[in-house]
Amino acid sequence: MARKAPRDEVGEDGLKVSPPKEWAAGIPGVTRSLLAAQAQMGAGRTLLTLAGVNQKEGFDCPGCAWPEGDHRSPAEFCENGAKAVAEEATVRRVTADFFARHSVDDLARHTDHWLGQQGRLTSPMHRAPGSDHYVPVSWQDAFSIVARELRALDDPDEALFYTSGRTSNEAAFAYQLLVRRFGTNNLPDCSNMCHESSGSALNQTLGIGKGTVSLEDLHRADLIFVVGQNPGTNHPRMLSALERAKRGGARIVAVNPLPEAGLLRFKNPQRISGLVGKGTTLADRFLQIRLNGDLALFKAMSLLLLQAEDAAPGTVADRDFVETHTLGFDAWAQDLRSLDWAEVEEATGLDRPAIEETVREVLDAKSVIVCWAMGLTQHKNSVATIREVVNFLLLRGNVGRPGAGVCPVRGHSNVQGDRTMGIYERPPAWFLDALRAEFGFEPPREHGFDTVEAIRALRSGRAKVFVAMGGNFVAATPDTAVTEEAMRRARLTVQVSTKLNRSHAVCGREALILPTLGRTERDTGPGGTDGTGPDDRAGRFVTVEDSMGLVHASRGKLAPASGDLLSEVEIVCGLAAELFGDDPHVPWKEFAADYDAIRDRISRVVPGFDDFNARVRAPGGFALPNAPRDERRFPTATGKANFTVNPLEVLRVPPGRLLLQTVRSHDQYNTTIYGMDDHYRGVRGGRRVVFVHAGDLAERNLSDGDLVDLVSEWPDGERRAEAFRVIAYPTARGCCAAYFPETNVLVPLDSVADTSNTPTSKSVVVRLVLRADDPERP
Ligand SMILES: Nc1nc2c(c(=O)[nH]1)N[C@H]1C(S)=C(S)[C@@H](COP(=O)(O)OP(=O)(O)OC[C@H]3O[C@@H](n4cnc5c(=O)[nH]c(N)nc54)[C@H](O)[C@@H]3O)O[C@H]1N2
Ligand SMILES: Nc1nc2c(c(=O)[nH]1)N[C@H]1C(S)=C(S)[C@@H](COP(=O)(O)OP(=O)(O)OC[C@H]3O[C@@H](n4cnc5c(=O)[nH]c(N)nc54)[C@H](O)[C@@H]3O)O[C@H]1N2
Ligand SMILES: [Mo]
Repeated sequence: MARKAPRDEVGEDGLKVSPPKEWAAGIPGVTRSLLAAQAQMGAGRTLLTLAGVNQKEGFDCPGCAWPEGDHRSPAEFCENGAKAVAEEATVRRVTADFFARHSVDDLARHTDHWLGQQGRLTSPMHRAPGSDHYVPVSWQDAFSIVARELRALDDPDEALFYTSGRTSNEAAFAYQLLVRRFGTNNLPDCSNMCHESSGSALNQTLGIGKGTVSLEDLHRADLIFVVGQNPGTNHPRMLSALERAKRGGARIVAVNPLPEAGLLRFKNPQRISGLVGKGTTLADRFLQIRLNGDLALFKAMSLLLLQAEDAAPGTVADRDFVETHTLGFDAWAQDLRSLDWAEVEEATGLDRPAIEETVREVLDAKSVIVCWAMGLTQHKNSVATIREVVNFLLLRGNVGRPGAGVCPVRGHSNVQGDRTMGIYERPPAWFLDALRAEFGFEPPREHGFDTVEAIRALRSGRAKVFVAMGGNFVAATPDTAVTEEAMRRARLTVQVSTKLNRSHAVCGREALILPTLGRTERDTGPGGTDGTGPDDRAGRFVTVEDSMGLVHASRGKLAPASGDLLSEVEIVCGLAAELFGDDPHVPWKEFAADYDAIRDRISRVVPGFDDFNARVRAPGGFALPNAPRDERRFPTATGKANFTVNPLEVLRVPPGRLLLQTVRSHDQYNTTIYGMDDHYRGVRGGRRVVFVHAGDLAERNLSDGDLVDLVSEWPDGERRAEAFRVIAYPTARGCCAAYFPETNVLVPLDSVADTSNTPTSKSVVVRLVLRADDPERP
């Protein structure tokens, strides 16, 4: 299953490598962001656009889900937020002409980078069955085609409805309503590849699938763990919060196989003092852990805490909290006492004194927060690992009080809100009951397919129609060769998108591209107004929920990329009106014309949204209720917070092999590639690189600069990603790293996390095979 490098990559590889940086952001970050923005938008549009990011009257930054906080600076964006905005607000356009010049196969031969660089999609396009080109189609005809194919299915479960995490609350609610009204729960989403493991673990143990801290908590914590996360690149605004916590006396422990720049030192570009000098040292302690070692680390830290409690009873554990609010402590403690230190050291690559010193910091801290992202969620044992994080916090009562708690840091800007709105293949019964009570139809009860199951269903022919509300399914999912073949079997694929991407090129026999408004654009609705008075001229707003459960409005300011775009809500409702005709249950046309009408329904279906329309109009929006945080109440199946026992199974890599993690570079947003640089890691001009420890290279007779193939091994066969340059890099021993999506071809479809079914994108067993045909080798 080899994958040749697409043709744009040939010649783009003017690779230059320098030592990794030790600090993040500061002036170079801001300058780079303005340059990036200007290249896409020109100077005037750049200023207008960036001035609107994350302001109370502006639009929510599409970059990430980090909250904005009360005291917004005039420039409440970061380098990478600016790039995300520029990508959307670009003045480049993909027109019907473009599709006449490029066949579908031709598009498939280009890279994600090239496709994204072509600009914004401008009008609906249709690929007739088996045709080699997309041609223009009217919106009405496009809706008829989708409705026809959906009606032709033998069973609603033969259709799949994917969602990426940028979709607004209103669009997400309308979309899941359409899907359930049609009769299926097949609602896979990007969460399945992202924080699903967090949701699974937290729901079971704390009774809520989200974090339990606010920005305020972070500012006042004594000790913050940042585990499996690269905030300097992926959540730059989080660095300001960490800096503020440090000024309040907090200590920070970074746990990561890579010495990520943003974790070490930070120059705050929004403060004068940050522009000069060395900036703030963020991490007081850096635990350079092996990939997949975190379960062992958290067990070991908890064991040391238990032993300290044995030595001085009543001083370490929060016995009151444990007795009143939790279950399962004894079984957990008993299991922990049999922990084998040799296994801990093997799994973590850390020595016992390093773990003991860290635990001394924990003992000194009244309030502890653990933050994490993909470094914890994309492993086979991810759910167990996160449950172990919860155990560690519960022991000392570090949940549900100020400055303490769990903080899964979300990715896409509204991925959390989409789930709150019902984008979920396994909806709870109460949600379906509420839909039935509100709309008077019987929603399907059987669980639907998640992302991995959706790919299997396409592969087997069980699913025939695939609809995507945003995202880039074929590039973001694992096992690229398998997924692409599966997608090409679909009868019809439909992509609601802002930008061209691989999922438009690798599509079903018949395919539609439906272009939509982005966050930055004015949504004026039918007739150019929304008819509700003061909001008229400004255009309509939608709402989003950030990583900490704050719901607020987002209103675009720029003129739309084309006169032929519809909003996501209008697309959903237009399709529904065609599919259901005069629907006695849902007033689709009213929904499309008036988002307040959707919000009224949300307020009656989704808990915490009472009086939604009024409260969301207050500056800054409102916070959703969070039982563990607000009341120390844990709405789990047992009614208590649950300690859980999670066996330690050391992931042993066969001799000669390495464990590969697939990560983001500084110049990408998931499958959208902004450029060829990874600034903080010292890489310029190329993406086909693999970071390996010098000691591991020496053991394999390889050297820095060698050209290798990456070969992953799985019981069903080998997978190969060709032609990667080796970079000797200070990562943990036995581990290596390379960029996604180029390496998704290596992640086996069936290699998934227990319970959450998330692909194991951070632990892939690979071997490096030296290539004989290296042009740069004598
Ligand atoms: N600019 C930009 N911003 C983004 C995105 C983007 O692509 N670009 N993507 C958005 C999305 S959807 C998401 S989900 C987030 C992702 O945000 P991150 O999770 O920060 O993204 P990754 O690049 O996957 O980085 C994973 C980090 O975990 C570490 N890691 C990997 N495996 C392990 C492990 O086993 N243990 C430990 N302790 N650490 C490990 C890696 O070294 C790396 O630092 O960012 C969001 N924000
Ligand atoms: N190997 C590996 N694979 C991974 C990961 C990894 O770390 N390693 N990370 C996983 C994670 S965390 C995630 S979240 C997924 C991401 O998976 P996706 O969310 O499916 O992928 P994106 O690249 O974010 O999607 C980009 C596309 O979204 C469209 N888009 C952008 N804005 C809008 C909008 O406002 N509306 C609409 N309708 N469309 C819009 C554009 O057309 C753009 O091309 O990838 C996962 N895949
Ligand atoms: Mo994500």
